[in-house]
Amino acid sequence: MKKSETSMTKSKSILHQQVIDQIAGIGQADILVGIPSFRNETTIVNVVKTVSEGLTKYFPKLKAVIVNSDGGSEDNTQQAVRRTPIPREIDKIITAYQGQSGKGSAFHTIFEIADRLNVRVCIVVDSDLRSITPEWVHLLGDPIYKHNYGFVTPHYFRYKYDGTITNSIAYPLTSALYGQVIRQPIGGDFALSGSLAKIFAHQDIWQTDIAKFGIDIWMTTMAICEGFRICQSSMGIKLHDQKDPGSDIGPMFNEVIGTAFELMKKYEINWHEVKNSNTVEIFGDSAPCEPEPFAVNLGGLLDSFHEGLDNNWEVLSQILAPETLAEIAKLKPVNKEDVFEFPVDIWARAVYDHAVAFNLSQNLEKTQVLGTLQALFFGRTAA
Ligand SMILES: Nc1nc2c(ncn2[C@@H]2O[C@H](COP(=O)(O)OP(=O)(O)OP(=O)(O)O)[C@@H](O)[C@H]2O)c(=O)[nH]1
Ligand SMILES: [Mg+2]
Repeated sequence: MKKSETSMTKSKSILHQQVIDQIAGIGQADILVGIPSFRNETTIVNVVKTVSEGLTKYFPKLKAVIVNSDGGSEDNTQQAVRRTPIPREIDKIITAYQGQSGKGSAFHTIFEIADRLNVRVCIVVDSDLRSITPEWVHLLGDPIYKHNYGFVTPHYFRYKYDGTITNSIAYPLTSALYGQVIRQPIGGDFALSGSLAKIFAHQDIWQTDIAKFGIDIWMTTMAICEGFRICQSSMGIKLHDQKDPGSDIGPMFNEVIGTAFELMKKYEINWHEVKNSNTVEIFGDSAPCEPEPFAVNLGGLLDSFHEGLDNNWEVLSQILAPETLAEIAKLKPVNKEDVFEFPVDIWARAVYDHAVAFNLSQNLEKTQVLGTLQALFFGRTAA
């Protein structure tokens, strides 16, 4: 590499000088656990402690680093991580990432640190987790470290109203398109080989929704379509700061589904000939368990569904095939007390029609297309 190129790479670093200096002090590491955060002071201490226990117990011989990549939280998230005691052998890097706000930007910083430290294993876990155990570090890290996998997705038991974007779109779409049955393609907790972390760090996509909540579906789809060996790890129950599907996931829906639809276009050649789906190997065998339910405003979901249909009927009629539109029209209730159903085959046809409109429509904005799909999603989730 020419000198000018080297300095160009350096000046383009997204890391703060303090972090670059800290990395220089560490030199090289074998395993890194990255924790993205934004206002997570109540949960992140337990996540950091548990991760350090897992690293000590399962990877005692490896040089380990924990990275907290924070979105400039105004609460005490960073201070809480700083105060959390961890074994002296493990290095702790705490930084506010640079770039647009979002979980993906937090990952960008984590991947760049993983790249510079030349790690073999890069794990990422969410900072709002309440059910993380030291075993999670083993379950995520071991397939990469010992069994040569390139990417590990989580497999856990969640309450039926937790992970609604996963259940209604990300999971079925990924399985159907790319033929790989991965139950939690956007679960949040993953492991990557050092080489995949390097590849991710150097992609020029950080100005898009991938820098936000598009990051998970992007990583999983990239890992599939770029031919990395993937497995799922069975990790028991996932409990975290859950969101109400009716009120808290609007922007997230657009970021995840917009990214998935963009990737459908990019990787058309990968899904065109796929006829069957096969379950991706599952590592570990946590016993099935039933997570605690939480309150969901089903009435609110149905109201958003009907309101969304009424406000967007004209747009919807441009997106859906006439037969599908007619089926959706029948879903409008005659009486409020009627049992509400939204058959899965109509939902599936609607999703594909939206994917086509998103990528090919000449006169509709992408946000309009995502908006009508979101209205239908509220109905499908309530059904
Ligand atoms: N640094 C940073 N981290 C973020 C940002 N948004 C979310 N995160 C982190 O990303 C992780 C996942 O975010 P959550 O809000 O828990 O989303 P989720 O659990 O995937 O989504 P739900 O299943 O709908 O609850 C958490 O660790 C958050 O702290 C952000 O803007 N900046
Ligand atoms: Mg969460």
